[in-house]
Amino acid sequence: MKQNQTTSLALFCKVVDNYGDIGICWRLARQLEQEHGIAVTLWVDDLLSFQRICPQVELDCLTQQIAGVTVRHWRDQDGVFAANQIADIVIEFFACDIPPGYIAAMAECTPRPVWLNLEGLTAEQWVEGCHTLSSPHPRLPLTKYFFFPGFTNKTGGLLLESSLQQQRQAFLSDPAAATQFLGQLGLTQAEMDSLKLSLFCYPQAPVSELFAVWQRSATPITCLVPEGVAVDAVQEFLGISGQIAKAGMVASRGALSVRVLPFVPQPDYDKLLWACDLNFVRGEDSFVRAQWAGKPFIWHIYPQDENLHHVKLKAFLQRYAADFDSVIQLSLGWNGALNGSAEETIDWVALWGALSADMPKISSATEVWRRHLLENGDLSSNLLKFADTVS
Ligand code: TRH
Repeated sequence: MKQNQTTSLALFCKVVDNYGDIGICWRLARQLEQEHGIAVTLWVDDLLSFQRICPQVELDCLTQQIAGVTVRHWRDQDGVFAANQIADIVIEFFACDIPPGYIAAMAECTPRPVWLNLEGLTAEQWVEGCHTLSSPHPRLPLTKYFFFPGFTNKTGGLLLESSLQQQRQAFLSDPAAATQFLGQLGLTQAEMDSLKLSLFCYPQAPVSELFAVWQRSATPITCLVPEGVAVDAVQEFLGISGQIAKAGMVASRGALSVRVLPFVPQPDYDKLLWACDLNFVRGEDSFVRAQWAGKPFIWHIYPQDENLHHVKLKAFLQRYAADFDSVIQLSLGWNGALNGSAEETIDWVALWGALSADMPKISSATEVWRRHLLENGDLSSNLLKFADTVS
């Protein structure tokens, strides 16, 4: 890497769908800039998805500066680059193909940039054997390295900002902070005093089934659902079939209130997770944030062909919840992975009852899990340390 000069880094992000791809890249980009003083350029092909989690994004800008990061709209694979336009560290997220002209220019650089492929998160054991493996380019004098996030110290760890734990602690030890935050989202005092659940999942989650159980709960429950999530079940519960459920809409039946929230910026999403008693999360980034929140959570994993995701789900549950059959069974049911159970025969009352009964123990275990994860360091620092060793 260049000496005596700010290290530069280019991060290429293709949004496959939803918000996780850009969610992860944006988090990583900000952290590298703010905590490590790296000059980061984030190349992203979908500014609209980006804007949903970061309202400052302007849609018609080819290049813009946000929070110290240079954001470039990555519109095509064309383009000729000179060696002096190439960053010291180049990261492709999820094996997205970076522009051939960029790769050609990388080969012209002296020294060559460090080239990393940042992979998706999985708890499967094989990751430890593949983390940091090298892959020489078939034609050019370049080597790409695989970098895997993960749950053990033989992986790259998880994204974690240095101030997050302190912010969380401050929030949790100041009840007024939660009251103010939830109040801004429109919650009434009664909703704040109830069991609060946040719900972020993919469309196929059996949400109506759980709504039916929660309505019959002995104690009040408030379910907070971001706009655009669990659309059918929320519409049905609100009694507005065919209309779009908007932030601020709320309805109560039996013990359950369902309240639609706006899709909040990333830092507020952390607060939501901290403020709730149980979080339903999905994909990768919200899943990781739930673990840093240290509150019980249920994961809706991103679906893959041939139910490959069930293997990943089980690998994670084995690490996180081996002692809690209630978490395992409800998680499997939530993800359509309960062996031998047709969806309509699942006893949601029993699954929820078991989880509720275990909740105090699950809370303590989740806190222990959070502290255990902290021991692996944070992904950004681990990534930079590795880049140093191969530069
Ligand atoms: O949105 P996701 O489903 O994203 C992804 C993508 O589908 C991707 O292709 C796939 O590879 C990956 O999942 C596994 O779920 P995820 O990862 O949790 O990302 C959501 C992001 O949105 C995360 O950064 C948190 C953020 N968010 C907010 O900022 N505000 C909100 O109100 C909510 C609900 C989420």
